[in-house]
Amino acid sequence: MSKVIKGGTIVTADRTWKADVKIDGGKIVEIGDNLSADEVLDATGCYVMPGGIDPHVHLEMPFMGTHSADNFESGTRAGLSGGTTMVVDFCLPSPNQSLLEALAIWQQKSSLACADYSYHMAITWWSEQVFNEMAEVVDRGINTFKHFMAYKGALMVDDDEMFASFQRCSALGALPLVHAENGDVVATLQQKLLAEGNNGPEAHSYSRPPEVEGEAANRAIMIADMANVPLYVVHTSCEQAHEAIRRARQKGMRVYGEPLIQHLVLDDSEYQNKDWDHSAQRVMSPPFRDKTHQDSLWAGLQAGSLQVVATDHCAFTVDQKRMGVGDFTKIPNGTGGLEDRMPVLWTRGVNTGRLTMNEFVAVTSTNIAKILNMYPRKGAIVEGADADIVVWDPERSKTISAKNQQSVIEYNVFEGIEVKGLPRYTLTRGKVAIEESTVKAEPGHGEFVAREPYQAVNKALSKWKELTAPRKVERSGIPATGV
Ligand code: DUC
Ligand code: ZN
Ligand code: ZN
Ligand code: ZN
Repeated sequence: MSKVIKGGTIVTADRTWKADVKIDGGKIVEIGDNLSADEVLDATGCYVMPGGIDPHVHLEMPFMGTHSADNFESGTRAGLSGGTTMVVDFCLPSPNQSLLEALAIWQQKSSLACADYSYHMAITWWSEQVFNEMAEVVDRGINTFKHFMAYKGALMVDDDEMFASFQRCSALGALPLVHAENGDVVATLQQKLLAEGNNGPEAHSYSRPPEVEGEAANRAIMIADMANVPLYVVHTSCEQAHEAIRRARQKGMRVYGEPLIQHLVLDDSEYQNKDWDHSAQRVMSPPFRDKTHQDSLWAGLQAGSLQVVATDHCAFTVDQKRMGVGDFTKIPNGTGGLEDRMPVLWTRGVNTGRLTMNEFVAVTSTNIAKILNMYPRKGAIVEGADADIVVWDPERSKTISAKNQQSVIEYNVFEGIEVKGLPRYTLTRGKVAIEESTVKAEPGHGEFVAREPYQAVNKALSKWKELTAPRKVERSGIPATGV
């Protein structure tokens, strides 16, 4: 049965125009005036935009002694409710586990997804087996590999492992991602704070100052350049990391930065709340920062030095957070945001004049579709694209509250924030999943989106390969040894 979205204004990353959109077989089949179809969706007064893509979520992830609370069903349902039609989750092998074995577990979990999804593969350990399996992972449509520079003793990789993995990415046409925080310094600061009796959630933010992120971002950027590969820095939260990205881009490196909606609008005063639960519920890594850093992130989105807004959606219940009573290092790290990313960014970005509507589409959908090599199947309103579409009503408003959210947790870090701009309809491959506040999302509808490797185009700035290429110096006088 064909559908037409009628009477709206199409907004893409590069233009805005009035036209109808016809959908058939899950794809956009025609864009034009006065189109007709079996079913009409009224978009009068609305913007018709590519559905959001959240490239950074952790659904049902084993982490810090527990599992993140939203699974692929509640997570993707939350996304759809807020206009996000695709998520990219992190497949996380435990150290010594085969990447392919972990992938099989993730495939099982994602069979519940209500919207399309893809994975990044995490490199949590290094061996010849991992080296070999990376090729198979790319063959299976996963062209991105994540590296944790923090979580010492658990997920963290050392520089030698990161350098080896980045070179492997370069050879395979894959893009490395980094969680940029200096895990050694964090671990030292955590122990110092605990020893001094600072065991509350505020100490979480003291243990992860912006410098640990700036140092790690810069280190990863330099290593990526030496490995001749582009780099994507996840959850860029501070000026120091942004500065490293800006500088690298200015020099001609392909480095991307991803602020989270949480870091753009919530600040570190949340950790000073008298209520332990309130502060612990906001514990994530990197932690919320002060206003100076927020201004830097907004400026980066406006100037193009930062390209993508994500959530790092990793939700934990009140009880899970309480695992860290008496020791902040045991509070599971993570906050939710899948349902709120687009309405909050629209309200604080577009409604305030910080972002144009086209920039909004770019940072919530199109840029990441291009970076992850799935454009224009995703992130575009063009004939032939998947009909992942949000019909956005700029006049619909609500106050964000955990009382009516899709996430299974009991609280919401954006609680009480008024948003103006919400989906009238969200369509996933042509199916209406959300119609105003009615949720019609179906578990199992979501499909895996395979992504091809990239053409290896990066040209390293570093001359280390030439400079250290074997050019043995022939010497005449060699001192005798062992005398
Ligand atoms: N940070 C979080 O807050 N949660 C999940 C993983 C991460 O890096
Ligand atoms: Zn488990
Ligand atoms: Zn991270
Ligand atoms: Zn994450």
